[in-house]
Amino acid sequence: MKNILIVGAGGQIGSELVPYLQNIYGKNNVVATDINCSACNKLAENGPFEELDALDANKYAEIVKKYKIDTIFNLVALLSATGEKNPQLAWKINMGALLNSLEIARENKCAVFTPSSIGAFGASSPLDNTPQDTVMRPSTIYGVCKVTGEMLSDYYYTRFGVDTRSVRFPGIISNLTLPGGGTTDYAVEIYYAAIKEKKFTCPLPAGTFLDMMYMPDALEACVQLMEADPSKLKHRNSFNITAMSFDPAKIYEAIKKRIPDFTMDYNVEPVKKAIADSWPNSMDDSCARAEWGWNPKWNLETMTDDMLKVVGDKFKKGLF
Ligand code: AKB
Repeated sequence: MKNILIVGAGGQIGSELVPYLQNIYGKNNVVATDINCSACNKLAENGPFEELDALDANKYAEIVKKYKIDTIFNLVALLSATGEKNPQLAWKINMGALLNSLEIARENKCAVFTPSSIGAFGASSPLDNTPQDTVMRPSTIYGVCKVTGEMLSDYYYTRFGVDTRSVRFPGIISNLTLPGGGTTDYAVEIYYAAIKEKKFTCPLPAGTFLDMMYMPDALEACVQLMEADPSKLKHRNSFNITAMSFDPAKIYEAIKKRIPDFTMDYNVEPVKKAIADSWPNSMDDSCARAEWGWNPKWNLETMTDDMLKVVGDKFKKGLF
């Protein structure tokens, strides 16, 4: 990777991936783009930035040419819970951004990273130790887009030789930009609530296990996979990766150990519960480990120490 474009840079992953890549590849070699987002000003202060609606193929192609881009990170997506509120829009945005990314990559000989998700699986997949290659019949529009996206990306690789690569991200926990509209968002919100109010109302019931990952591991995965020796990759779109699996009761316990007066109750949101019930409890990520050295460093305990410290400092500074 030399000249990198991040599309959808203002979101939860992009806002941290941009500075992470700038540190490795140089500030001027990472171009951030987003559509009119609250994070745009900050992104524009720190390096090249272009306002871009990923559905505008002409402007997208112009930016790729202008900066001689060789690698695209396509991070544009409506997440699972938001997608269910407007499935037609979710399809239009998620698939439109992907198709433009793939076509522009084909024309300009770029590599493409597009995250897939645990949401690509469905209730008929084996939900414990979910294999890399198995039945994938998701019940959400988000999952339908992810499975279609994985297949389309593999098609662009085999049919046109576009260097497409992807991981199936679990819920990502981070402390810079809040996620929005996901089923796993509670695992971020709980830390903010623990610091600010010392109480949290959980939208998923106890016993709902889901794969999760701390942002530093997610960022490392993006670079490791995109820099991996292509001759070692038996899979491309997309690799199971996970760092931990917990349910609301376990993350609550981890926080309560550190904040003894923290309390949690439940107000289960049926749409989120149905989505979470159809997703893996824990995935088998042995193919990622074998093919490109995936090896996460953070677990629930170390992540909780770090989240409470960073979110606590933000609170003291009056940032939320
Ligand atoms: C969501 O909950 O929709 C996302 C995901 C797991 O892909 N965080």
